[in-house]
Amino acid sequence: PFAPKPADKFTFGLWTVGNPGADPFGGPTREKLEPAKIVELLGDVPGVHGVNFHDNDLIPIDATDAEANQIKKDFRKALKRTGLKVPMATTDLFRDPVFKDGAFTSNDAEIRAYAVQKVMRAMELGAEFGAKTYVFWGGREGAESDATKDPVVAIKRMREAIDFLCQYSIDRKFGYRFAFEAKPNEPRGHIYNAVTGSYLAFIQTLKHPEMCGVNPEMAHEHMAGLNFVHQVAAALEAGKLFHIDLNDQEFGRFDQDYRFGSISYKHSFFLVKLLVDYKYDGLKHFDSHAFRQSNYDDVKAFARGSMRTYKILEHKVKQFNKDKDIQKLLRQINRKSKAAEQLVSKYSKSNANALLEREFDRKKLAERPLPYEELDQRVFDLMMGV
Ligand code: GCO
Ligand code: MN
Ligand code: MN
Ligand code: MN
Repeated sequence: PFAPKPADKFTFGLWTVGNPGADPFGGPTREKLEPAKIVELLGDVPGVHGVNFHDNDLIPIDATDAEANQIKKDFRKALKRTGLKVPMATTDLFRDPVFKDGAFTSNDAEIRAYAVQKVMRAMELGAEFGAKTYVFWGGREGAESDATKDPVVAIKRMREAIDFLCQYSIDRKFGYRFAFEAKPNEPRGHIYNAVTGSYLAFIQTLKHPEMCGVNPEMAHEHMAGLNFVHQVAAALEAGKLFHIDLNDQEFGRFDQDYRFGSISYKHSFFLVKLLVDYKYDGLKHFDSHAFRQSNYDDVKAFARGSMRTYKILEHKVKQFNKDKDIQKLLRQINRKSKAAEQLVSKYSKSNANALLEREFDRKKLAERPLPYEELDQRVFDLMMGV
Protein backbone atom coordinates (compact mmCIF):
# COMPACT_ATOMS: atom_id res chain seq x y z
CA PRO A 1 0.00 0.00 0.00
CA PHE A 2 2.95 2.39 0.46
CA ALA A 3 4.56 1.71 -2.91
CA PRO A 4 6.14 4.85 -4.41
CA LYS A 5 5.57 5.82 -8.04
CA PRO A 6 7.68 7.94 -10.39
CA ALA A 7 4.86 10.51 -10.22
CA ASP A 8 5.79 11.05 -6.55
CA LYS A 9 8.98 12.69 -7.89
CA PHE A 10 11.32 11.00 -5.44
CA THR A 11 14.94 11.45 -6.49
CA PHE A 12 18.39 10.41 -5.29
CA GLY A 13 21.85 11.67 -6.17
CA LEU A 14 24.81 9.94 -7.74
CA TRP A 15 26.61 11.16 -4.60
CA THR A 16 24.01 9.82 -2.15
CA VAL A 17 23.34 6.20 -3.13
CA GLY A 18 26.85 6.10 -4.62
CA ASN A 19 28.40 7.33 -1.38
CA PRO A 20 31.17 4.86 -0.51
CA GLY A 21 31.00 5.47 3.25
CA ALA A 22 34.16 7.49 3.93
CA ASP A 23 34.20 9.88 6.88
CA PRO A 24 36.85 12.27 8.27
CA PHE A 25 38.28 9.40 10.36
CA GLY A 26 38.25 6.55 7.91
CA GLY A 27 38.26 5.62 4.26
CA PRO A 28 35.50 4.12 2.15
CA THR A 29 33.71 0.93 3.24
CA ARG A 30 32.04 0.34 -0.16
CA GLU A 31 33.65 0.15 -3.58
CA LYS A 32 33.25 3.22 -5.76
CA LEU A 33 30.58 2.68 -8.46
CA GLU A 34 30.60 4.16 -11.96
CA PRO A 35 27.66 6.54 -12.63
CA ALA A 36 25.94 4.00 -14.92
CA LYS A 37 26.18 1.38 -12.15
CA ILE A 38 24.57 3.75 -9.66
CA VAL A 39 21.70 4.30 -12.09
CA GLU A 40 21.29 0.54 -12.38
CA LEU A 41 21.27 0.18 -8.60
CA LEU A 42 18.46 2.75 -8.42
CA GLY A 43 16.70 0.98 -11.27
CA ASP A 44 16.44 -2.07 -8.99
CA VAL A 45 14.44 0.02 -6.52
CA PRO A 46 10.84 0.42 -7.75
CA GLY A 47 9.24 3.84 -7.87
CA VAL A 48 12.24 6.17 -8.21
CA HIS A 49 11.68 9.19 -10.47
CA GLY A 50 15.21 10.34 -11.10
CA VAL A 51 18.86 10.76 -10.31
CA ASN A 52 20.65 14.07 -9.81
CA PHE A 53 24.32 14.90 -10.10
CA HIS A 54 27.15 17.37 -9.51
CA ASP A 55 29.22 17.89 -12.67
CA ASN A 56 32.10 15.89 -11.16
CA ASP A 57 29.91 13.02 -9.90
CA LEU A 58 29.42 12.27 -13.57
CA ILE A 59 32.64 13.51 -15.18
CA PRO A 60 35.80 13.54 -13.04
CA ILE A 61 37.39 17.00 -12.95
CA ASP A 62 40.48 15.82 -14.86
CA ALA A 63 38.74 13.60 -17.43
CA THR A 64 39.76 13.88 -21.08
CA ASP A 65 37.09 14.59 -23.71
CA ALA A 66 37.20 10.97 -24.82
CA GLU A 67 36.69 9.73 -21.24
CA ALA A 68 33.87 12.20 -20.70
CA ASN A 69 32.10 11.06 -23.86
CA GLN A 70 32.34 7.40 -22.88
CA ILE A 71 30.96 8.09 -19.38
CA LYS A 72 28.07 10.10 -20.81
CA LYS A 73 27.28 7.35 -23.30
CA ASP A 74 27.17 4.67 -20.59
CA PHE A 75 25.16 6.92 -18.30
CA ARG A 76 22.64 7.75 -21.00
CA LYS A 77 22.17 4.04 -21.79
CA ALA A 78 21.56 3.24 -18.13
CA LEU A 79 18.98 6.04 -17.92
CA LYS A 80 17.22 4.63 -20.95
CA ARG A 81 17.22 1.09 -19.56
CA THR A 82 15.85 2.16 -16.19
CA GLY A 83 13.58 5.00 -17.30
CA LEU A 84 15.13 7.33 -14.73
CA LYS A 85 15.21 11.09 -15.35
CA VAL A 86 17.80 13.72 -14.44
CA PRO A 87 15.59 16.53 -13.12
CA MET A 88 18.24 18.44 -11.15
CA ALA A 89 21.89 19.25 -11.63
CA THR A 90 24.44 21.14 -9.55
CA THR A 91 28.13 22.04 -9.40
CA ASP A 92 30.90 20.69 -7.26
CA LEU A 93 32.40 23.93 -5.97
CA PHE A 94 33.83 22.43 -2.80
CA ARG A 95 35.97 19.30 -3.36
CA ASP A 96 38.93 20.62 -5.31
CA PRO A 97 41.67 22.51 -3.37
CA VAL A 98 41.17 25.52 -5.66
CA PHE A 99 37.91 26.17 -3.76
CA LYS A 100 39.42 25.91 -0.28
CA ASP A 101 38.52 29.57 0.36
CA GLY A 102 35.21 29.52 -1.48
CA ALA A 103 34.08 29.76 -5.09
CA PHE A 104 31.89 32.82 -5.77
CA THR A 105 33.16 34.39 -2.53
CA SER A 106 36.82 33.46 -2.81
CA ASN A 107 39.25 36.28 -2.07
CA ASP A 108 40.96 35.54 -5.40
CA ALA A 109 39.26 37.20 -8.40
CA GLU A 110 40.59 34.55 -10.76
CA ILE A 111 39.14 31.75 -8.66
CA ARG A 112 35.80 33.56 -8.61
CA ALA A 113 35.86 33.75 -12.41
CA TYR A 114 36.88 30.09 -12.66
CA ALA A 115 33.95 29.14 -10.40
CA VAL A 116 31.46 30.97 -12.62
CA GLN A 117 32.95 29.28 -15.69
CA LYS A 118 32.69 25.87 -13.99
CA VAL A 119 28.98 26.47 -13.31
CA MET A 120 28.37 27.58 -16.92
CA ARG A 121 29.85 24.31 -18.16
CA ALA A 122 28.00 22.27 -15.56
CA MET A 123 24.71 23.94 -16.52
CA GLU A 124 25.34 22.80 -20.07
CA LEU A 125 26.00 19.26 -18.85
CA GLY A 126 22.81 19.22 -16.78
CA ALA A 127 20.80 20.58 -19.72
CA GLU A 128 22.14 17.77 -21.93
CA PHE A 129 20.34 15.33 -19.65
CA GLY A 130 17.18 17.38 -19.32
CA ALA A 131 17.66 19.00 -15.90
CA LYS A 132 15.39 21.99 -15.24
CA THR A 133 16.31 22.70 -11.63
CA TYR A 134 19.79 23.96 -10.84
CA VAL A 135 20.92 23.81 -7.21
CA PHE A 136 23.45 26.12 -5.59
CA TRP A 137 24.92 24.86 -2.34
CA GLY A 138 27.73 27.12 -1.21
CA GLY A 139 29.55 24.62 0.96
CA ARG A 140 32.83 26.52 0.85
CA GLU A 141 31.31 30.01 0.78
CA GLY A 142 32.22 31.00 4.28
CA ALA A 143 35.00 31.59 6.77
CA GLU A 144 36.67 30.16 9.82
CA SER A 145 37.81 33.63 10.88
CA ASP A 146 36.14 36.90 9.95
CA ALA A 147 39.62 38.40 9.79
CA THR A 148 39.94 36.70 6.42
CA LYS A 149 36.95 38.02 4.51
CA ASP A 150 34.51 40.92 4.68
CA PRO A 151 31.05 39.31 5.00
CA VAL A 152 29.36 42.24 3.24
CA VAL A 153 31.75 41.92 0.31
CA ALA A 154 31.00 38.19 0.26
CA ILE A 155 27.28 38.88 -0.21
CA LYS A 156 28.04 41.28 -3.08
CA ARG A 157 30.33 38.73 -4.77
CA MET A 158 27.65 36.10 -4.46
CA ARG A 159 25.03 38.40 -6.01
CA GLU A 160 27.31 39.30 -8.90
CA ALA A 161 27.91 35.61 -9.72
CA ILE A 162 24.24 34.67 -9.52
CA ASP A 163 23.08 37.64 -11.61
CA PHE A 164 25.63 36.64 -14.24
CA LEU A 165 24.48 33.00 -14.25
CA CYS A 166 20.78 33.86 -14.37
CA GLN A 167 21.35 35.92 -17.48
CA TYR A 168 23.50 33.13 -18.94
CA SER A 169 20.71 30.60 -18.38
CA ILE A 170 18.23 32.95 -20.08
CA ASP A 171 20.57 33.61 -23.05
CA ARG A 172 21.20 29.91 -23.55
CA LYS A 173 17.48 29.07 -23.11
CA PHE A 174 18.28 26.33 -20.59
CA GLY A 175 14.98 27.00 -18.83
CA TYR A 176 16.56 26.50 -15.42
CA ARG A 177 15.07 27.51 -12.12
CA PHE A 178 17.79 28.14 -9.53
CA ALA A 179 17.38 26.71 -6.02
CA PHE A 180 19.65 27.92 -3.20
CA GLU A 181 20.52 25.55 -0.40
CA ALA A 182 21.53 26.95 2.98
CA LYS A 183 23.72 25.23 5.56
CA PRO A 184 25.13 26.79 8.73
CA ASN A 185 28.55 25.08 8.80
CA GLU A 186 30.46 22.03 7.50
CA PRO A 187 32.72 22.02 5.65
CA ARG A 188 33.44 25.67 6.56
CA GLY A 189 33.48 26.81 10.17
CA HIS A 190 30.75 29.29 9.19
CA ILE A 191 28.87 29.31 5.89
CA TYR A 192 27.28 32.52 4.56
CA ASN A 193 23.49 32.50 4.10
CA ALA A 194 23.30 30.05 6.99
CA VAL A 195 19.57 29.29 6.89
CA THR A 196 16.83 29.12 4.26
CA GLY A 197 15.40 32.44 5.42
CA SER A 198 18.69 34.17 4.54
CA TYR A 199 18.31 33.07 0.93
CA LEU A 200 14.66 34.16 0.81
CA ALA A 201 15.89 37.67 1.60
CA PHE A 202 18.90 37.44 -0.75
CA ILE A 203 16.71 36.40 -3.70
CA GLN A 204 14.73 39.63 -3.50
CA THR A 205 17.95 41.59 -4.21
CA LEU A 206 18.74 39.72 -7.45
CA LYS A 207 18.20 40.89 -11.03
CA HIS A 208 16.00 37.83 -11.75
CA PRO A 209 14.22 36.93 -8.51
CA GLU A 210 11.44 35.19 -10.48
CA MET A 211 13.75 32.35 -11.56
CA CYS A 212 15.28 31.88 -8.10
CA GLY A 213 13.97 29.90 -5.15
CA VAL A 214 15.29 27.69 -2.37
CA ASN A 215 16.25 24.09 -1.71
CA PRO A 216 15.85 23.68 2.06
CA GLU A 217 17.42 20.64 3.72
CA MET A 218 16.12 19.13 6.93
CA ALA A 219 19.53 18.20 8.36
CA HIS A 220 20.96 21.66 7.76
CA GLU A 221 18.29 23.49 9.72
CA HIS A 222 18.42 20.89 12.49
CA MET A 223 22.20 21.36 12.75
CA ALA A 224 21.40 25.00 13.50
CA GLY A 225 18.80 23.94 16.08
CA LEU A 226 15.95 25.35 14.01
CA ASN A 227 12.46 24.13 13.18
CA PHE A 228 12.73 22.88 9.59
CA VAL A 229 8.97 22.86 9.07
CA HIS A 230 8.86 26.61 9.70
CA GLN A 231 11.70 27.27 7.25
CA VAL A 232 9.89 25.29 4.56
CA ALA A 233 6.64 27.07 5.39
CA ALA A 234 8.33 30.43 4.80
CA ALA A 235 9.59 29.21 1.42
CA LEU A 236 6.18 27.76 0.45
CA GLU A 237 4.30 30.87 1.46
CA ALA A 238 6.66 33.00 -0.62
CA GLY A 239 6.17 30.71 -3.66
CA LYS A 240 9.88 29.85 -3.46
CA LEU A 241 9.98 26.15 -2.63
CA PHE A 242 11.67 25.01 -5.87
CA HIS A 243 13.21 21.78 -4.52
CA ILE A 244 13.63 20.01 -1.18
CA ASP A 245 16.42 17.88 0.34
CA LEU A 246 14.97 15.25 2.66
CA ASN A 247 17.10 13.47 5.24
CA ASP A 248 17.48 13.45 9.01
CA GLN A 249 19.82 14.59 11.72
CA GLU A 250 20.17 14.63 15.50
CA PHE A 251 19.96 18.25 16.71
CA GLY A 252 23.30 19.84 17.47
CA ARG A 253 25.45 17.08 15.95
CA PHE A 254 27.84 17.01 13.00
CA ASP A 255 26.32 16.63 9.53
CA GLN A 256 24.91 13.10 9.70
CA ASP A 257 22.90 12.70 6.48
CA TYR A 258 20.65 10.04 7.97
CA ARG A 259 17.77 8.39 6.11
CA PHE A 260 14.63 10.55 6.00
CA GLY A 261 12.41 9.96 9.02
CA SER A 262 14.96 7.87 10.89
CA ILE A 263 15.38 10.30 13.80
CA SER A 264 12.75 13.03 13.90
CA TYR A 265 9.44 11.15 13.55
CA LYS A 266 7.30 14.07 14.63
CA HIS A 267 9.07 16.81 12.66
CA SER A 268 9.02 14.54 9.61
CA PHE A 269 5.27 14.02 10.04
CA PHE A 270 4.59 17.75 10.19
CA LEU A 271 6.89 18.36 7.25
CA VAL A 272 4.98 15.89 5.09
CA LYS A 273 1.74 17.40 6.37
CA LEU A 274 2.89 20.83 5.21
CA LEU A 275 3.87 19.52 1.77
CA VAL A 276 0.57 17.62 1.40
CA ASP A 277 -1.68 20.39 2.73
CA TYR A 278 -0.07 22.99 0.48
CA LYS A 279 0.08 20.62 -2.52
CA TYR A 280 3.83 20.82 -3.11
CA ASP A 281 4.34 18.87 -6.31
CA GLY A 282 8.02 19.51 -6.93
CA LEU A 283 11.01 17.20 -6.62
CA LYS A 284 11.66 15.39 -3.34
CA HIS A 285 15.35 14.58 -3.22
CA PHE A 286 16.74 12.26 -0.56
CA ASP A 287 20.05 13.90 0.29
CA SER A 288 21.26 11.25 2.68
CA HIS A 289 23.66 8.34 2.92
CA ALA A 290 23.20 4.77 4.03
CA PHE A 291 25.06 3.83 7.21
CA ARG A 292 28.79 3.28 6.81
CA GLN A 293 28.20 -0.36 7.80
CA SER A 294 25.88 -1.03 4.84
CA ASN A 295 26.77 -2.92 1.66
CA TYR A 296 25.08 -2.03 -1.63
CA ASP A 297 22.16 -4.41 -0.97
CA ASP A 298 21.53 -2.48 2.19
CA VAL A 299 21.89 0.77 0.25
CA LYS A 300 18.88 -0.40 -1.79
CA ALA A 301 17.01 -1.02 1.45
CA PHE A 302 17.96 2.52 2.46
CA ALA A 303 16.53 3.92 -0.80
CA ARG A 304 13.34 1.85 -0.50
CA GLY A 305 13.00 2.87 3.15
CA SER A 306 13.36 6.59 2.39
CA MET A 307 10.40 6.52 0.01
CA ARG A 308 8.36 4.11 2.13
CA THR A 309 8.70 6.37 5.16
CA TYR A 310 7.48 9.33 3.12
CA LYS A 311 4.48 7.36 1.82
CA ILE A 312 3.60 6.12 5.31
CA LEU A 313 3.74 9.66 6.68
CA GLU A 314 1.57 10.80 3.76
CA HIS A 315 -0.97 8.16 4.78
CA LYS A 316 -0.82 9.35 8.40
CA VAL A 317 -1.39 12.92 7.25
CA LYS A 318 -4.55 11.82 5.44
CA GLN A 319 -5.69 10.09 8.64
CA PHE A 320 -4.98 13.25 10.61
CA ASN A 321 -6.97 15.37 8.18
CA LYS A 322 -9.93 12.93 8.35
CA ASP A 323 -9.85 12.20 12.07
CA LYS A 324 -13.13 13.43 13.57
CA ASP A 325 -11.78 14.07 17.06
CA ILE A 326 -8.71 15.89 15.81
CA GLN A 327 -10.75 18.03 13.45
CA LYS A 328 -13.20 18.85 16.21
CA LEU A 329 -10.36 19.97 18.45
CA LEU A 330 -8.93 22.09 15.63
CA ARG A 331 -12.29 23.80 15.11
CA GLN A 332 -12.53 24.49 18.81
CA ILE A 333 -9.07 26.05 18.88
CA ASN A 334 -9.57 28.26 15.84
CA ARG A 335 -12.24 30.57 17.18
CA LYS A 336 -13.97 32.60 14.53
CA SER A 337 -15.49 36.05 14.85
CA LYS A 338 -16.74 37.79 11.71
CA ALA A 339 -16.85 41.14 13.46
CA ALA A 340 -13.32 40.92 14.83
CA GLU A 341 -11.91 39.62 11.56
CA GLN A 342 -13.52 42.41 9.56
CA LEU A 343 -12.03 45.05 11.81
CA VAL A 344 -8.39 44.09 11.24
CA SER A 345 -8.40 42.36 7.85
CA LYS A 346 -8.01 45.61 5.98
CA TYR A 347 -6.91 49.03 7.17
CA SER A 348 -9.31 51.94 6.88
CA LYS A 349 -9.69 55.00 9.08
CA SER A 350 -13.17 53.89 10.12
CA ASN A 351 -11.94 50.38 10.97
CA ALA A 352 -9.09 51.85 12.99
CA ASN A 353 -11.50 54.09 14.90
CA ALA A 354 -13.97 51.24 15.48
CA LEU A 355 -11.13 49.05 16.74
CA LEU A 356 -9.97 51.73 19.16
CA GLU A 357 -13.52 52.00 20.53
CA ARG A 358 -14.12 48.28 20.91
CA GLU A 359 -13.97 46.78 24.39
CA PHE A 360 -12.24 43.43 24.90
CA ASP A 361 -12.70 41.35 28.04
CA ARG A 362 -9.05 40.37 28.37
CA LYS A 363 -9.58 38.05 31.34
CA LYS A 364 -12.42 36.14 29.68
CA LEU A 365 -10.43 35.77 26.47
CA ALA A 366 -7.51 34.35 28.39
CA GLU A 367 -9.77 31.79 30.02
CA ARG A 368 -10.97 30.17 26.79
CA PRO A 369 -9.71 26.59 26.83
CA LEU A 370 -6.91 25.40 24.54
CA PRO A 371 -6.72 21.61 24.89
CA TYR A 372 -3.31 21.37 23.22
CA GLU A 373 -2.14 18.47 25.39
CA GLU A 374 -5.11 16.44 24.25
CA LEU A 375 -4.49 17.31 20.60
CA ASP A 376 -0.78 16.61 20.71
CA GLN A 377 -1.36 13.21 22.34
CA ARG A 378 -3.77 12.34 19.52
CA VAL A 379 -0.96 12.98 17.06
CA PHE A 380 1.26 10.59 18.99
CA ASP A 381 -1.41 7.88 19.12
CA LEU A 382 -2.10 8.30 15.41
CA MET A 383 1.57 8.08 14.47
CA MET A 384 2.08 5.00 16.62
CA GLY A 385 -1.02 3.37 15.18
CA VAL A 386 -2.67 2.97 18.59
C1 GCO B 1 25.82 18.55 2.06
C2 GCO B 1 24.85 19.14 1.06
C3 GCO B 1 25.07 18.64 -0.35
C4 GCO B 1 24.27 19.42 -1.37
C5 GCO B 1 24.70 19.07 -2.76
C6 GCO B 1 23.83 19.71 -3.81
O1 GCO B 1 25.51 18.56 3.24
O2 GCO B 1 26.89 18.11 1.66
O3 GCO B 1 23.56 18.86 1.48
O4 GCO B 1 24.75 17.28 -0.41
O5 GCO B 1 22.92 19.18 -1.25
O6 GCO B 1 26.01 19.43 -2.93
O7 GCO B 1 24.36 20.90 -4.19
MN1 MN C 1 23.48 18.24 3.57
MN1 MN D 1 26.03 16.28 4.06
MN1 MN E 1 21.72 18.90 0.40
